[in-house]
Amino acid sequence: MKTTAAALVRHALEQIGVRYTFGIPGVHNIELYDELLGSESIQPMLVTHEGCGAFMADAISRSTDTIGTLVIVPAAGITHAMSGIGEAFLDGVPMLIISGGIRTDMEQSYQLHDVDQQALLKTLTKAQYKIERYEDAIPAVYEAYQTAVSGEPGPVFIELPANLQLLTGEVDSMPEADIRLDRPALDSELVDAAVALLAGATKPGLFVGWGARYVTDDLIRIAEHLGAPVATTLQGLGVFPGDHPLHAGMSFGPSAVPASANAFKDCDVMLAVGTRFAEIATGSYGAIPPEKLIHIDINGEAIGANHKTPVGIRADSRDAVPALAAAVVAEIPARDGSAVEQAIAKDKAAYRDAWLAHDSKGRVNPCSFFEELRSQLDDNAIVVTDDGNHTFLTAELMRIHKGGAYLSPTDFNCMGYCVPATIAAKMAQPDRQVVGIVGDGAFLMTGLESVTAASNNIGAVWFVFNDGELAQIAQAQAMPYQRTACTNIGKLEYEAFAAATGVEYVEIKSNSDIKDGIARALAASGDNKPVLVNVHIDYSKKTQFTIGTVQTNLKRFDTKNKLRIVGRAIKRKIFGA
Ligand SMILES: Cc1ncc(C[n+]2csc(CCOP(=O)(O)OP(=O)(O)O)c2C)c(N)n1
Ligand SMILES: [Mg+2]
Repeated sequence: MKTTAAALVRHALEQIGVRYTFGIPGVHNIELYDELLGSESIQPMLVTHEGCGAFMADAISRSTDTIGTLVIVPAAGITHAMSGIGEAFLDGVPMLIISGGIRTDMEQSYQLHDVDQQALLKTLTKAQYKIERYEDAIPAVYEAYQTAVSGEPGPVFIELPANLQLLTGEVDSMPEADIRLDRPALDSELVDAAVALLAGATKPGLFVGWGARYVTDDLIRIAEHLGAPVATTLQGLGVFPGDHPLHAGMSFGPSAVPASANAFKDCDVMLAVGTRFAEIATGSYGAIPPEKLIHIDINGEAIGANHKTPVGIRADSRDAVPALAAAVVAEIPARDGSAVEQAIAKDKAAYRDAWLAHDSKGRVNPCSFFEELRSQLDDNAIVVTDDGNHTFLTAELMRIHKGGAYLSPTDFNCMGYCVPATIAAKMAQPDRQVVGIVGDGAFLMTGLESVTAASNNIGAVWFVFNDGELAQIAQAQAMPYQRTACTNIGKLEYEAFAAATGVEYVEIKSNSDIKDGIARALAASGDNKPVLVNVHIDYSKKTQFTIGTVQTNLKRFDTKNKLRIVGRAIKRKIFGA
Protein backbone atom coordinates (compact mmCIF):
# COMPACT_ATOMS: atom_id res chain seq x y z
CA MET A 1 0.00 0.00 0.00
CA LYS A 2 1.01 3.61 -0.50
CA THR A 3 1.32 5.86 2.52
CA THR A 4 3.43 8.60 4.07
CA ALA A 5 6.05 8.00 6.73
CA ALA A 6 4.12 10.45 8.95
CA ALA A 7 1.19 7.99 8.94
CA LEU A 8 3.54 5.10 9.61
CA VAL A 9 5.16 6.82 12.59
CA ARG A 10 1.77 7.79 13.98
CA HIS A 11 0.68 4.15 13.78
CA ALA A 12 3.83 3.01 15.57
CA LEU A 13 3.46 5.61 18.32
CA GLU A 14 -0.14 4.54 18.87
CA GLN A 15 0.95 0.92 19.07
CA ILE A 16 3.51 1.56 21.80
CA GLY A 17 0.96 3.47 23.86
CA VAL A 18 2.21 7.04 23.54
CA ARG A 19 -0.38 9.37 25.09
CA TYR A 20 1.14 12.79 24.59
CA THR A 21 3.74 14.37 22.38
CA PHE A 22 5.39 17.67 23.26
CA GLY A 23 6.96 20.14 20.90
CA ILE A 24 6.50 22.88 18.35
CA PRO A 25 5.63 22.35 14.69
CA GLY A 26 7.81 23.59 11.85
CA VAL A 27 8.06 22.93 8.17
CA HIS A 28 9.96 19.69 8.77
CA ASN A 29 7.31 18.04 10.97
CA ILE A 30 3.95 19.59 10.06
CA GLU A 31 2.88 16.42 8.26
CA LEU A 32 3.46 14.42 11.42
CA TYR A 33 1.58 17.02 13.48
CA ASP A 34 -1.33 16.79 11.07
CA GLU A 35 -1.34 13.01 11.47
CA LEU A 36 -1.22 13.26 15.27
CA LEU A 37 -4.22 15.58 15.26
CA GLY A 38 -6.18 12.71 13.74
CA SER A 39 -5.10 10.23 16.43
CA GLU A 40 -7.65 9.14 19.00
CA SER A 41 -5.09 8.02 21.56
CA ILE A 42 -2.33 10.61 21.19
CA GLN A 43 -2.64 14.24 22.19
CA PRO A 44 -0.02 16.51 20.61
CA MET A 45 0.79 19.33 23.07
CA LEU A 46 2.15 22.68 22.00
CA VAL A 47 4.80 24.02 24.37
CA THR A 48 6.41 27.46 24.61
CA HIS A 49 9.96 26.12 24.39
CA GLU A 50 11.32 22.71 23.42
CA GLY A 51 13.50 22.63 26.54
CA CYS A 52 10.27 22.67 28.55
CA GLY A 53 8.84 20.08 26.18
CA ALA A 54 11.69 17.73 27.02
CA PHE A 55 11.20 18.22 30.77
CA MET A 56 7.50 17.51 30.21
CA ALA A 57 8.21 14.33 28.28
CA ASP A 58 10.57 13.30 31.09
CA ALA A 59 7.87 13.86 33.69
CA ILE A 60 5.42 11.75 31.70
CA SER A 61 7.87 8.86 31.74
CA ARG A 62 8.61 9.30 35.44
CA SER A 63 5.01 9.58 36.55
CA THR A 64 3.18 7.13 34.25
CA ASP A 65 3.79 3.78 32.55
CA THR A 66 3.86 5.45 29.13
CA ILE A 67 6.86 6.94 27.38
CA GLY A 68 7.29 10.70 27.15
CA THR A 69 7.71 11.74 23.53
CA LEU A 70 8.95 14.86 21.77
CA VAL A 71 7.99 15.91 18.26
CA ILE A 72 10.25 18.82 17.36
CA VAL A 73 11.93 20.56 14.45
CA PRO A 74 15.49 19.77 13.43
CA ALA A 75 18.50 21.71 14.70
CA ALA A 76 16.92 24.58 16.65
CA GLY A 77 14.30 22.35 18.23
CA ILE A 78 16.94 19.82 19.10
CA THR A 79 19.35 22.28 20.69
CA HIS A 80 16.52 23.79 22.75
CA ALA A 81 15.43 20.32 23.88
CA MET A 82 18.90 19.11 24.75
CA SER A 83 18.73 20.23 28.40
CA GLY A 84 15.77 17.98 29.07
CA ILE A 85 17.17 15.17 26.96
CA GLY A 86 20.40 15.34 28.95
CA GLU A 87 18.48 15.18 32.22
CA ALA A 88 16.62 12.08 31.05
CA PHE A 89 19.90 10.55 29.88
CA LEU A 90 21.74 10.90 33.18
CA ASP A 91 18.69 10.16 35.32
CA GLY A 92 17.80 6.93 33.50
CA VAL A 93 14.45 8.12 32.18
CA PRO A 94 13.08 6.75 28.89
CA MET A 95 12.11 9.23 26.19
CA LEU A 96 11.49 9.27 22.45
CA ILE A 97 12.74 12.27 20.53
CA ILE A 98 11.32 12.55 17.04
CA SER A 99 12.49 15.39 14.90
CA GLY A 100 11.93 16.19 11.31
CA GLY A 101 14.98 16.12 9.11
CA ILE A 102 16.04 18.06 6.08
CA ARG A 103 14.91 16.69 2.71
CA THR A 104 16.99 13.85 1.40
CA ASP A 105 15.60 14.16 -2.15
CA MET A 106 16.98 17.60 -3.04
CA GLU A 107 20.19 18.47 -4.80
CA GLN A 108 20.57 21.92 -3.30
CA SER A 109 22.82 22.66 -0.36
CA TYR A 110 22.21 24.96 2.61
CA GLN A 111 18.75 23.77 3.46
CA LEU A 112 17.06 25.25 6.51
CA HIS A 113 18.11 23.61 9.82
CA ASP A 114 20.91 21.66 8.16
CA VAL A 115 23.22 20.39 10.89
CA ASP A 116 24.31 16.88 11.77
CA GLN A 117 21.58 16.02 14.27
CA GLN A 118 22.80 12.49 14.78
CA ALA A 119 26.13 13.87 15.96
CA LEU A 120 24.39 16.48 18.14
CA LEU A 121 22.51 13.82 20.05
CA LYS A 122 25.14 11.11 20.13
CA THR A 123 26.36 11.95 23.62
CA LEU A 124 22.92 12.46 25.16
CA THR A 125 20.92 9.50 23.85
CA LYS A 126 21.18 5.72 24.02
CA ALA A 127 20.70 5.33 20.26
CA GLN A 128 20.07 7.44 17.19
CA TYR A 129 18.04 6.50 14.11
CA LYS A 130 17.55 8.19 10.76
CA ILE A 131 14.64 6.81 8.76
CA GLU A 132 15.69 6.58 5.11
CA ARG A 133 13.06 4.14 3.74
CA TYR A 134 9.33 3.85 4.25
CA GLU A 135 9.51 0.23 5.34
CA ASP A 136 11.92 1.16 8.11
CA ALA A 137 9.65 3.75 9.77
CA ILE A 138 7.54 1.46 11.98
CA PRO A 139 10.32 -0.97 12.95
CA ALA A 140 12.59 1.96 13.81
CA VAL A 141 10.03 3.35 16.26
CA TYR A 142 9.56 -0.08 17.88
CA GLU A 143 13.29 -0.62 18.16
CA ALA A 144 13.82 2.87 19.54
CA TYR A 145 11.12 2.28 22.14
CA GLN A 146 12.56 -1.06 23.14
CA THR A 147 16.01 0.48 23.54
CA ALA A 148 14.62 3.42 25.54
CA VAL A 149 12.87 1.23 28.11
CA SER A 150 15.35 -1.65 28.30
CA GLY A 151 18.24 -1.99 30.72
CA GLU A 152 18.91 1.36 32.32
CA PRO A 153 16.27 3.43 30.52
CA GLY A 154 17.13 6.58 28.57
CA PRO A 155 16.28 8.78 25.61
CA VAL A 156 16.45 7.61 21.99
CA PHE A 157 16.46 9.83 18.91
CA ILE A 158 14.65 9.33 15.60
CA GLU A 159 15.11 11.65 12.62
CA LEU A 160 12.34 11.57 10.05
CA PRO A 161 13.25 13.49 6.87
CA ALA A 162 10.54 15.89 5.68
CA ASN A 163 10.20 14.35 2.23
CA LEU A 164 9.29 10.94 3.67
CA GLN A 165 6.55 12.60 5.69
CA LEU A 166 5.20 14.60 2.75
CA LEU A 167 5.40 12.12 -0.10
CA THR A 168 3.92 8.66 -0.25
CA GLY A 169 5.88 5.44 -0.57
CA GLU A 170 5.12 1.77 -0.81
CA VAL A 171 5.00 -0.54 2.26
CA ASP A 172 3.73 -4.12 2.57
CA SER A 173 1.99 -3.80 5.90
CA MET A 174 1.59 -1.84 9.13
CA PRO A 175 3.03 -4.30 11.67
CA GLU A 176 1.81 -4.37 15.25
CA ALA A 177 4.21 -3.77 18.09
CA ASP A 178 6.04 -6.81 19.42
CA ILE A 179 8.14 -5.38 22.21
CA ARG A 180 10.37 -7.76 24.13
CA LEU A 181 11.80 -6.49 27.37
CA ASP A 182 14.83 -8.63 27.92
CA ARG A 183 15.76 -8.78 31.56
CA PRO A 184 19.01 -10.43 32.59
CA ALA A 185 18.51 -13.79 34.30
CA LEU A 186 18.81 -13.60 38.05
CA ASP A 187 21.80 -15.50 39.40
CA SER A 188 20.48 -17.34 42.46
CA GLU A 189 24.00 -17.95 43.78
CA LEU A 190 24.44 -14.21 44.09
CA VAL A 191 21.15 -13.98 45.98
CA ASP A 192 22.49 -16.62 48.36
CA ALA A 193 25.73 -14.66 48.76
CA ALA A 194 23.71 -11.54 49.58
CA VAL A 195 21.68 -13.42 52.20
CA ALA A 196 24.90 -14.77 53.75
CA LEU A 197 26.37 -11.27 54.07
CA LEU A 198 23.16 -9.89 55.56
CA ALA A 199 22.88 -12.85 57.96
CA GLY A 200 26.31 -12.01 59.39
CA ALA A 201 25.65 -8.30 59.72
CA THR A 202 25.74 -6.50 63.05
CA LYS A 203 24.23 -3.28 61.71
CA PRO A 204 22.79 -3.75 58.23
CA GLY A 205 21.47 -0.79 56.28
CA LEU A 206 19.63 -0.20 52.99
CA PHE A 207 20.42 2.50 50.45
CA VAL A 208 17.85 2.76 47.68
CA GLY A 209 17.55 4.85 44.53
CA TRP A 210 15.23 5.49 41.60
CA GLY A 211 15.98 2.06 40.15
CA ALA A 212 14.19 0.48 43.12
CA ARG A 213 10.91 2.35 42.68
CA TYR A 214 8.82 -0.68 41.74
CA VAL A 215 9.84 -2.77 44.73
CA THR A 216 8.95 -0.59 47.70
CA ASP A 217 6.95 -3.37 49.38
CA ASP A 218 9.82 -5.84 49.17
CA LEU A 219 12.26 -3.26 50.52
CA ILE A 220 9.91 -2.68 53.44
CA ARG A 221 9.85 -6.44 54.09
CA ILE A 222 13.63 -6.66 54.09
CA ALA A 223 14.11 -3.58 56.27
CA GLU A 224 11.48 -4.68 58.80
CA HIS A 225 12.80 -8.22 58.97
CA LEU A 226 16.35 -7.04 59.59
CA GLY A 227 15.43 -4.01 61.69
CA ALA A 228 17.61 -2.03 59.29
CA PRO A 229 17.51 1.71 58.57
CA VAL A 230 16.80 2.86 55.02
CA ALA A 231 18.38 5.85 53.30
CA THR A 232 17.40 6.98 49.82
CA THR A 233 19.12 8.88 47.05
CA LEU A 234 17.72 12.28 46.04
CA GLN A 235 16.11 10.93 42.89
CA GLY A 236 14.81 7.98 44.88
CA LEU A 237 13.24 10.08 47.63
CA GLY A 238 9.83 8.58 46.98
CA VAL A 239 11.07 4.99 46.82
CA PHE A 240 10.85 4.31 50.56
CA PRO A 241 7.98 5.94 52.48
CA GLY A 242 9.11 8.97 54.46
CA ASP A 243 6.75 8.12 57.32
CA HIS A 244 7.99 4.55 57.78
CA PRO A 245 9.76 4.26 61.18
CA LEU A 246 12.88 2.79 59.50
CA HIS A 247 13.13 5.62 56.96
CA ALA A 248 16.26 7.53 57.95
CA GLY A 249 16.65 10.23 55.31
CA MET A 250 18.32 11.17 52.07
CA SER A 251 21.87 9.85 51.78
CA PHE A 252 24.03 8.82 54.71
CA GLY A 253 27.33 10.18 55.98
CA PRO A 254 28.25 13.84 56.52
CA SER A 255 25.65 15.33 54.12
CA ALA A 256 22.72 13.40 55.57
CA VAL A 257 20.37 14.57 58.31
CA PRO A 258 21.36 13.33 61.80
CA ALA A 259 18.78 10.52 61.76
CA SER A 260 20.46 8.95 58.74
CA ALA A 261 24.05 9.87 59.57
CA ASN A 262 23.67 8.25 63.01
CA ALA A 263 21.70 5.23 61.83
CA PHE A 264 24.43 4.39 59.32
CA LYS A 265 27.41 5.26 61.52
CA ASP A 266 28.55 1.68 62.19
CA CYS A 267 26.71 0.07 59.30
CA ASP A 268 28.75 -3.03 58.44
CA VAL A 269 26.69 -4.51 55.60
CA MET A 270 24.85 -2.38 53.07
CA LEU A 271 22.22 -3.46 50.60
CA ALA A 272 22.16 -0.88 47.79
CA VAL A 273 19.46 -1.08 45.14
CA GLY A 274 19.06 1.04 42.01
CA THR A 275 21.65 3.68 42.87
CA ARG A 276 24.96 4.57 41.27
CA PHE A 277 26.60 6.14 44.34
CA ALA A 278 26.75 9.29 42.24
CA GLU A 279 27.87 12.71 43.44
CA ILE A 280 24.56 14.20 44.63
CA ALA A 281 23.28 11.06 46.35
CA THR A 282 26.49 10.72 48.31
CA GLY A 283 27.04 14.40 49.16
CA SER A 284 30.05 14.67 46.87
CA TYR A 285 31.17 11.11 47.72
CA GLY A 286 31.25 11.79 51.46
CA ALA A 287 28.90 8.84 52.01
CA ILE A 288 31.08 5.76 51.83
CA PRO A 289 29.45 2.34 52.04
CA PRO A 290 30.95 -0.44 54.18
CA GLU A 291 33.24 -2.98 52.52
CA LYS A 292 30.53 -5.60 52.77
CA LEU A 293 28.43 -4.11 50.00
CA ILE A 294 25.61 -5.80 48.11
CA HIS A 295 24.71 -3.81 45.04
CA ILE A 296 21.74 -4.59 42.79
CA ASP A 297 21.49 -2.61 39.58
CA ILE A 298 20.31 -3.16 36.02
CA ASN A 299 23.39 -1.33 34.79
CA GLY A 300 26.40 -3.60 35.25
CA GLU A 301 28.77 -0.67 34.79
CA ALA A 302 27.39 1.04 37.90
CA ILE A 303 28.31 -1.95 40.03
CA GLY A 304 31.81 -1.51 41.36
CA ALA A 305 32.26 1.86 39.62
CA ASN A 306 32.82 3.83 42.82
CA HIS A 307 33.25 1.10 45.44
CA LYS A 308 34.54 -2.42 45.60
CA THR A 309 31.49 -4.64 45.65
CA PRO A 310 31.82 -8.19 46.94
CA VAL A 311 28.25 -9.02 45.92
CA GLY A 312 27.17 -7.26 42.74
CA ILE A 313 23.92 -8.42 41.18
CA ARG A 314 23.21 -7.19 37.70
CA ALA A 315 19.47 -7.55 37.51
CA ASP A 316 16.19 -5.73 37.24
CA SER A 317 15.25 -4.82 40.80
CA ARG A 318 11.78 -6.26 40.07
CA ASP A 319 13.43 -9.68 39.75
CA ALA A 320 16.17 -9.45 42.34
CA VAL A 321 14.53 -7.68 45.27
CA PRO A 322 11.42 -9.90 45.65
CA ALA A 323 13.67 -12.96 45.46
CA LEU A 324 16.05 -11.51 48.02
CA ALA A 325 13.17 -10.49 50.31
CA ALA A 326 11.77 -14.01 50.25
CA ALA A 327 15.18 -15.50 51.01
CA VAL A 328 15.94 -13.01 53.79
CA VAL A 329 12.62 -13.71 55.50
CA ALA A 330 13.04 -17.47 55.10
CA GLU A 331 16.67 -17.79 56.09
CA ILE A 332 17.57 -15.04 58.56
CA PRO A 333 15.93 -14.91 61.99
CA ALA A 334 13.88 -11.71 62.38
CA ARG A 335 15.60 -8.92 64.28
CA ASP A 336 14.11 -6.34 66.58
CA GLY A 337 14.40 -2.93 64.97
CA SER A 338 12.78 -0.97 67.77
CA ALA A 339 16.03 0.58 69.03
CA VAL A 340 16.89 1.70 65.49
CA GLU A 341 13.39 3.09 65.05
CA GLN A 342 13.51 4.96 68.35
CA ALA A 343 16.87 6.51 67.54
CA ILE A 344 15.62 7.62 64.11
CA ALA A 345 12.44 9.09 65.60
CA LYS A 346 14.41 10.96 68.26
CA ASP A 347 16.92 12.38 65.77
CA LYS A 348 14.19 13.37 63.34
CA ALA A 349 12.20 15.14 66.06
CA ALA A 350 15.29 17.00 67.26
CA TYR A 351 16.16 18.07 63.71
CA ARG A 352 12.62 19.25 63.07
CA ASP A 353 12.49 21.10 66.40
CA ALA A 354 15.77 22.88 65.63
CA TRP A 355 14.33 24.04 62.32
CA LEU A 356 11.05 25.15 63.84
CA ALA A 357 12.92 27.01 66.60
CA HIS A 358 14.96 28.91 64.03
CA ASP A 359 13.94 32.57 63.93
CA SER A 360 12.89 33.26 60.35
CA LYS A 361 12.56 36.95 61.16
CA GLY A 362 9.07 37.42 59.78
CA ARG A 363 9.70 35.33 56.68
CA VAL A 364 8.47 31.79 56.03
CA ASN A 365 10.20 29.06 58.02
CA PRO A 366 10.90 26.19 55.57
CA CYS A 367 10.07 23.52 58.15
CA SER A 368 6.74 25.15 59.07
CA PHE A 369 5.95 25.31 55.37
CA PHE A 370 6.70 21.64 54.68
CA GLU A 371 4.91 20.41 57.81
CA GLU A 372 1.76 22.19 56.68
CA LEU A 373 2.14 21.13 53.06
CA ARG A 374 2.49 17.51 54.15
CA SER A 375 -0.60 17.71 56.30
CA GLN A 376 -2.70 19.16 53.46
CA LEU A 377 -1.45 16.81 50.73
CA ASP A 378 -2.89 13.39 50.01
CA ASP A 379 -0.57 10.42 50.45
CA ASN A 380 -0.38 9.85 46.72
CA ALA A 381 0.53 13.43 45.82
CA ILE A 382 3.35 14.00 43.35
CA VAL A 383 6.03 16.44 44.48
CA VAL A 384 8.33 17.97 41.87
CA THR A 385 11.39 20.06 42.63
CA ASP A 386 13.93 21.98 40.61
CA ASP A 387 17.60 22.24 41.42
CA GLY A 388 18.79 24.43 44.27
CA ASN A 389 18.62 24.98 48.00
CA HIS A 390 14.86 24.33 47.88
CA THR A 391 15.62 20.80 46.60
CA PHE A 392 17.59 19.86 49.67
CA LEU A 393 15.11 21.57 51.99
CA THR A 394 12.46 19.37 50.39
CA ALA A 395 14.66 16.29 50.80
CA GLU A 396 15.28 17.00 54.48
CA LEU A 397 11.96 18.44 55.62
CA MET A 398 9.24 16.96 53.38
CA ARG A 399 8.09 13.35 53.65
CA ILE A 400 7.00 11.50 50.53
CA HIS A 401 4.42 8.93 51.59
CA LYS A 402 3.66 5.49 50.20
CA GLY A 403 1.91 5.78 46.87
CA GLY A 404 3.27 9.26 46.33
CA ALA A 405 6.02 10.22 43.98
CA TYR A 406 8.93 12.62 43.81
CA LEU A 407 10.46 13.94 40.58
CA SER A 408 13.66 15.93 40.42
CA PRO A 409 16.42 16.78 37.96
CA THR A 410 19.31 15.02 39.58
CA ASP A 411 22.49 13.97 37.82
CA PHE A 412 22.35 16.34 34.83
CA ASN A 413 21.11 18.73 37.50
CA CYS A 414 19.39 21.07 35.11
CA MET A 415 17.62 24.13 36.47
CA GLY A 416 14.27 24.85 34.84
CA TYR A 417 12.82 21.36 35.29
CA CYS A 418 10.10 21.99 37.83
CA VAL A 419 7.53 24.22 36.12
CA PRO A 420 7.14 22.15 32.93
CA ALA A 421 7.48 18.79 34.74
CA THR A 422 4.73 19.77 37.18
CA ILE A 423 2.43 20.67 34.29
CA ALA A 424 3.01 17.37 32.50
CA ALA A 425 2.63 15.24 35.64
CA LYS A 426 -0.64 16.98 36.49
CA MET A 427 -1.89 16.63 32.93
CA ALA A 428 -1.21 12.89 32.96
CA GLN A 429 -2.56 12.41 36.49
CA PRO A 430 -5.43 14.89 36.84
CA ASP A 431 -6.86 13.07 39.87
CA ARG A 432 -3.70 13.37 41.94
CA GLN A 433 -2.36 16.51 43.55
CA VAL A 434 0.81 17.65 41.81
CA VAL A 435 2.87 20.39 43.42
CA GLY A 436 6.15 21.93 42.39
CA ILE A 437 8.73 23.46 44.71
CA VAL A 438 10.84 25.76 42.59
CA GLY A 439 13.59 28.31 43.23
CA ASP A 440 13.05 31.85 41.99
CA GLY A 441 16.09 31.56 39.71
CA ALA A 442 14.83 28.37 38.11
CA PHE A 443 11.36 29.89 37.80
CA LEU A 444 12.84 32.66 35.65
CA MET A 445 14.17 30.02 33.25
CA THR A 446 10.97 28.17 32.39
CA GLY A 447 8.14 29.97 34.22
CA LEU A 448 6.58 31.10 30.94
CA GLU A 449 5.43 27.53 30.42
CA SER A 450 2.64 28.52 32.86
CA VAL A 451 0.89 29.77 29.72
CA THR A 452 0.56 26.15 28.59
CA ALA A 453 -0.98 25.17 31.92
CA ALA A 454 -3.40 28.09 31.84
CA SER A 455 -4.52 27.58 28.26
CA ASN A 456 -5.11 23.85 28.84
CA ASN A 457 -6.74 24.17 32.30
CA ILE A 458 -4.07 22.11 34.02
CA GLY A 459 -4.14 22.62 37.79
CA ALA A 460 -0.41 22.57 38.45
CA VAL A 461 0.76 24.35 41.60
CA TRP A 462 4.18 26.00 41.87
CA PHE A 463 5.46 27.12 45.24
CA VAL A 464 8.16 29.59 44.21
CA PHE A 465 10.76 29.88 46.96
CA ASN A 466 11.40 33.57 46.55
CA ASP A 467 14.70 34.51 48.19
CA GLY A 468 16.10 36.79 45.50
CA GLU A 469 19.18 34.65 45.05
CA LEU A 470 20.60 31.61 43.32
CA ALA A 471 20.92 30.42 46.89
CA GLN A 472 22.55 27.04 46.51
CA ILE A 473 25.46 28.71 44.75
CA ALA A 474 25.38 31.92 46.79
CA GLN A 475 25.79 29.76 49.91
CA ALA A 476 28.69 27.91 48.32
CA GLN A 477 30.30 31.27 47.54
CA ALA A 478 29.67 33.07 50.83
CA MET A 479 31.96 31.13 53.15
CA PRO A 480 35.05 30.36 51.04
CA TYR A 481 34.98 33.63 49.08
CA GLN A 482 33.41 35.91 51.69
CA ARG A 483 31.50 37.51 48.84
CA THR A 484 29.10 36.43 46.14
CA ALA A 485 29.35 36.80 42.38
CA CYS A 486 26.42 36.84 39.96
CA THR A 487 23.95 35.15 42.30
CA ASN A 488 21.56 38.06 43.03
CA ILE A 489 18.72 37.64 40.61
CA GLY A 490 16.57 40.29 38.93
CA LYS A 491 13.23 41.17 40.44
CA LEU A 492 10.04 39.67 39.09
CA GLU A 493 6.58 41.06 39.90
CA TYR A 494 4.95 37.71 40.58
CA GLU A 495 1.40 38.95 40.84
CA ALA A 496 1.68 40.74 37.51
CA PHE A 497 3.35 37.67 36.01
CA ALA A 498 0.49 35.47 37.21
CA ALA A 499 -2.08 37.86 35.76
CA ALA A 500 -0.19 38.05 32.46
CA THR A 501 0.06 34.30 32.06
CA GLY A 502 -3.48 33.56 33.28
CA VAL A 503 -2.66 31.64 36.44
CA GLU A 504 -4.03 32.12 39.96
CA TYR A 505 -1.87 34.00 42.43
CA VAL A 506 -1.34 33.31 46.13
CA GLU A 507 1.19 35.00 48.39
CA ILE A 508 2.64 33.48 51.56
CA LYS A 509 4.52 36.27 53.28
CA SER A 510 5.05 34.84 56.74
CA ASN A 511 4.33 31.77 58.83
CA SER A 512 0.83 32.96 59.60
CA ASP A 513 -0.08 32.84 55.88
CA ILE A 514 1.11 29.26 55.31
CA LYS A 515 -2.01 27.30 56.19
CA ASP A 516 -4.47 29.44 54.31
CA GLY A 517 -2.11 29.98 51.37
CA ILE A 518 -1.57 26.28 50.78
CA ALA A 519 -5.29 25.57 51.17
CA ARG A 520 -6.20 28.25 48.62
CA ALA A 521 -3.61 26.98 46.15
CA LEU A 522 -4.79 23.37 46.42
CA ALA A 523 -8.42 24.43 46.10
CA ALA A 524 -7.73 26.38 42.91
CA SER A 525 -5.75 23.44 41.55
CA GLY A 526 -8.75 21.21 42.28
CA ASP A 527 -10.74 23.50 39.98
CA ASN A 528 -8.19 22.87 37.22
CA LYS A 529 -6.54 26.24 37.59
CA PRO A 530 -2.76 26.54 37.67
CA VAL A 531 -1.47 28.46 40.68
CA LEU A 532 1.67 30.47 41.32
CA VAL A 533 2.41 30.74 45.03
CA ASN A 534 4.93 33.40 45.97
CA VAL A 535 6.57 32.08 49.14
CA HIS A 536 8.71 34.62 51.00
CA ILE A 537 11.02 31.90 52.19
CA ASP A 538 13.73 32.26 54.81
CA TYR A 539 17.02 30.72 53.72
CA SER A 540 19.11 31.89 56.69
CA LYS A 541 19.51 28.34 58.05
CA LYS A 542 21.54 25.93 55.95
CA THR A 543 20.62 22.37 55.14
CA GLN A 544 22.77 19.56 56.46
CA PHE A 545 23.34 18.65 52.83
CA THR A 546 25.06 21.98 52.18
CA ILE A 547 27.03 21.95 55.43
CA GLY A 548 28.18 18.35 54.97
CA THR A 549 29.02 18.68 51.30
CA VAL A 550 31.09 21.85 51.79
CA GLN A 551 33.03 20.04 54.55
CA THR A 552 33.55 16.94 52.42
CA ASN A 553 34.91 19.01 49.54
CA LEU A 554 37.18 21.03 51.77
CA LYS A 555 38.61 17.88 53.34
CA ARG A 556 39.52 16.55 49.94
CA PHE A 557 41.99 19.38 49.22
CA ASP A 558 45.63 18.76 50.00
CA THR A 559 47.11 20.79 52.88
CA LYS A 560 48.60 23.45 50.61
CA ASN A 561 45.34 24.16 48.85
CA LYS A 562 43.33 23.87 52.06
CA LEU A 563 45.52 26.54 53.64
CA ARG A 564 45.25 28.73 50.56
CA ILE A 565 41.44 28.55 50.50
CA VAL A 566 40.91 28.91 54.24
CA GLY A 567 43.58 31.62 54.38
CA ARG A 568 41.88 33.60 51.64
CA ALA A 569 38.56 33.37 53.46
CA ILE A 570 40.07 34.53 56.77
CA LYS A 571 41.96 37.37 55.09
CA ARG A 572 38.84 38.57 53.34
CA LYS A 573 36.81 38.26 56.52
CA ILE A 574 39.23 40.46 58.43
CA PHE A 575 40.24 42.94 55.75
CA GLY A 576 37.09 42.90 53.66
CA ALA A 577 36.39 41.12 50.42
C1 LIG B 1 21.02 25.08 33.86
C2 LIG B 1 21.76 25.29 35.12
N1 LIG B 1 22.47 26.42 35.32
C3 LIG B 1 23.17 26.60 36.47
C4 LIG B 1 23.16 25.65 37.46
C5 LIG B 1 23.98 25.83 38.74
N2 LIG B 1 23.08 25.98 39.90
C6 LIG B 1 22.77 24.93 40.69
S1 LIG B 1 21.71 25.35 41.92
C7 LIG B 1 21.68 26.94 41.43
C8 LIG B 1 20.86 27.97 42.18
C9 LIG B 1 19.41 27.88 41.88
O1 LIG B 1 18.77 29.07 42.32
P1 LIG B 1 17.22 29.11 42.57
O2 LIG B 1 16.50 28.54 41.43
O3 LIG B 1 16.83 30.48 42.99
O4 LIG B 1 17.05 28.08 43.77
P2 LIG B 1 17.57 28.26 45.29
O5 LIG B 1 18.93 27.66 45.37
O6 LIG B 1 17.59 29.74 45.58
O7 LIG B 1 16.57 27.51 46.10
C10 LIG B 1 22.50 27.14 40.32
C11 LIG B 1 22.72 28.45 39.66
C12 LIG B 1 22.42 24.47 37.20
N3 LIG B 1 22.37 23.46 38.07
N4 LIG B 1 21.71 24.34 36.05
MG1 LIG C 1 16.54 31.37 44.86
